[in-house]
Amino acid sequence: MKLIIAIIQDEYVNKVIRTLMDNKIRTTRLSSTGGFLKSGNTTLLIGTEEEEIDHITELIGEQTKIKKIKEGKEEIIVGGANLFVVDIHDHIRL
Ligand code: 2BA
Repeated sequence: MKLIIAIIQDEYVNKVIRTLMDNKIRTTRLSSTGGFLKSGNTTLLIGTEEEEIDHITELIGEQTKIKKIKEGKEEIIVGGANLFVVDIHDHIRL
């Protein structure tokens, strides 16, 4: 089993969650803040099977976009979604 930790820019999060729900993919939504920009983003925890990872990545990718933004004099590229996939030993539901 895998856990996807998906950091989603707030402007996309409602569409992402709706799409995941429509595809019967369970998520937990946590409010989070980017350490660099110090602006709000949302972290989704998605417990899933390995075979579903590509499908979920695709669904999230369809609803998010990479953007260039001005930060002072610099231009930075902010991902609409940053995904980390980690191994999960077990999911126990009591
Ligand atoms: P933030 O930390 O607010 O970062 C927003 C954007 O600022 C980043 O976009 C990146 O383009 C830039 N940035 C971040 N740290 C930087 C640094 N030390 N020097 C120069 N530019 C920097 P993304 O990389 O797409 O990240 C979007 C959000 O995803 C991040 O918000 C953070 O909340 C999360 N994130 C990204 N990579 C992460 C990682 N390795 N570990 C934990 N969270 C991460």
